[in-house]
Amino acid sequence: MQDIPQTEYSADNIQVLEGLEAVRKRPGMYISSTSERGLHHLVYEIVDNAVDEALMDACSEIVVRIHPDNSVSVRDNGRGIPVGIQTQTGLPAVEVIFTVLHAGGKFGNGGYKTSGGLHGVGASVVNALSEWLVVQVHDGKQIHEIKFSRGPKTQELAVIGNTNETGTFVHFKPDPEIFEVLEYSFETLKQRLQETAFLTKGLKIDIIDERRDPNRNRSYLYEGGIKEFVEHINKNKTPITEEIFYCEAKHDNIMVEISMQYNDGFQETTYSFVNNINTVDGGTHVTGFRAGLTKTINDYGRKFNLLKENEKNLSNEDVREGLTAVISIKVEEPQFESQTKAKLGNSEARTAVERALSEQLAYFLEENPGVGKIIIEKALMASRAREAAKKARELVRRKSVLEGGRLPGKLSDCSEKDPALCEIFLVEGESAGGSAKLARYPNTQAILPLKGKIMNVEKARLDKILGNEEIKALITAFGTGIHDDFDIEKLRYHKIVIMTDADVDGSHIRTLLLTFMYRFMPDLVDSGFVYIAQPPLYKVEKGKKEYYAFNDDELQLLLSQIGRESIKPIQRYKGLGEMDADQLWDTTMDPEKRILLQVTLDDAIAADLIFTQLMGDKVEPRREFIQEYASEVKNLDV
Ligand code: 1YM
Repeated sequence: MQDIPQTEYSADNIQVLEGLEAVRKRPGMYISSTSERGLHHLVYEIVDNAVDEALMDACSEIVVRIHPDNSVSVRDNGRGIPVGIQTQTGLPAVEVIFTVLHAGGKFGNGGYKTSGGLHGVGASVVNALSEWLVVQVHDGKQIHEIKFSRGPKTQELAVIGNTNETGTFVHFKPDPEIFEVLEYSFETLKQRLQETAFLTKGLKIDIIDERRDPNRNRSYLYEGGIKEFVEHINKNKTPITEEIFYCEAKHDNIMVEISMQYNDGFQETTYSFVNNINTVDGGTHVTGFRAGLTKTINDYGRKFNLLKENEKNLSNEDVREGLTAVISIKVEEPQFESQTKAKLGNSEARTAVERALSEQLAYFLEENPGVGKIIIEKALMASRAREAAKKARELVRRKSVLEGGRLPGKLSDCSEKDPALCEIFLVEGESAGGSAKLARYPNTQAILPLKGKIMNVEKARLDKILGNEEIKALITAFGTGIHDDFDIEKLRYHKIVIMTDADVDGSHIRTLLLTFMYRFMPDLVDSGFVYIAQPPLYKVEKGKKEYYAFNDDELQLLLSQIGRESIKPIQRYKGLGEMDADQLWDTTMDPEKRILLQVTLDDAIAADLIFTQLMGDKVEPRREFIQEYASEVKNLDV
């Protein structure tokens, strides 16, 4: 073989390096951001390649390791990335995979990439954004190793030892020149890896965090796949049937897997995946699922006379109440309707899912008549409640028409009409509401005082919820409508600020408000319109000057800075009501000085679990949550 001096790049190579340079110039285009999210994407990209290998039935185990220096390694026991020379480029295939942008494809040999991270851009992007990256391939005889730094290779592919195993090992350190955050979150990674394990039945995924002594680790292996996923989602809920439905089918070259179970709640929780990508906005596969579900349940009800002749057919909504479902399909050429891969467009997916479900659910219901009966009864109840809710909603709607869309009496609105400039403070209690009204800047700041605890929407049906005064006030003040009528364009304020006391009651009210918004107006949270105010916990007075501290650490820091001599007794605020209007403005409401926390929900599945854990019926999971996190939680923010 000819020796190629490392410094001389061929024309092809220069193009390759320019490609990776483009990734370094605009990393956000490839991995969404250079913050925590992007940092974690790097791991998903590498893991996805290993998952692909598992989907070919060539790999059964993946080990992800967070090393003490926040570098990450991923190992699989697949066939190993090919190390032979690729004729097209004259370079080892493994080198091409890590240096050519979008070289994830299998060189046109008919295979296809099945899994895929949010962007599915592959190993070369990870390499471009890593300070260093090492690949080791075990081919059953030898261990081959190649090294890179920020794109270019720093060590040619070389044999470094012997082995009788096969597999791929990739170890990389995210580049501090690129990322603002370098510390990996064990929680985030383990969540995602667990989800991947649910979606790939029989695949064992281990995660080990070596930054802790002793190491933290988790191991996920689900022989039941998404059936166990449904069980997991329902673990804090109360299922109404013991059996969990599961089916697997292939139509039109689309692999379909569906699992579902009903619980005694009123929410629907359906998660859908295409090639392991969470399609948060659904798409054709979800449409097919819903059509198949409604039709099959109605047919079954008619056939066994559980739906009487004088009764109307159950609607889509009726059969979705209290449903937990996971739909996972594998398509060769997925077409997504948006850049973020949130919505599937392939029309053949609709028919494939509808057929799979109709055939197998009908069969399941006939096999399990007890389950069928329970489901129909539940849907009938939903149907009746929906009628009642419709009437309640019409009443609310009619009332607002009659009253000319009158705003709630206790809302002190702002005078500005451009929502982008307007803020609404949801304030706990009448007395704090009073101070806030005096303190506010009335042009752009509106105040809505809330009386005590608002209703826990996790435990009630829509008709009840719509009858609640505090909830009605929120809905009319926001201007958006609710649930199916929700229209974010009509939102009257682009900052919704939850302002509660820094105590247990305050955090309870905050959680109730967040639950309400998350369940009925999730777009508010998604669009980043929801914030949490941070009132101070301490006031320190020295001479004529007042200082505020937001937590104990800050108090200590402050005291060390200003000295402890001749200060008045430190005041610890028990509630917002103890602050006068000036203090409230200075510390919590003044846009120039205040601290607002924006509420984000990166992971809807985790959020859903936490909301049911904290707000649902079961006491035990709530206690477990509190015990697990009590030591870590200083500011209880969801
Ligand atoms: C820790 C990361 O990348 N595993 C991995 C990747 C590949 C293969 C096996 C593989 C695929 C194929 C044939 C094929 C990849 N190979 C390629 C390419 N783990 C990790 N394990 N032989 C091995 O799909 O035909 C890209 S990824 F293109 F070189 F074949």
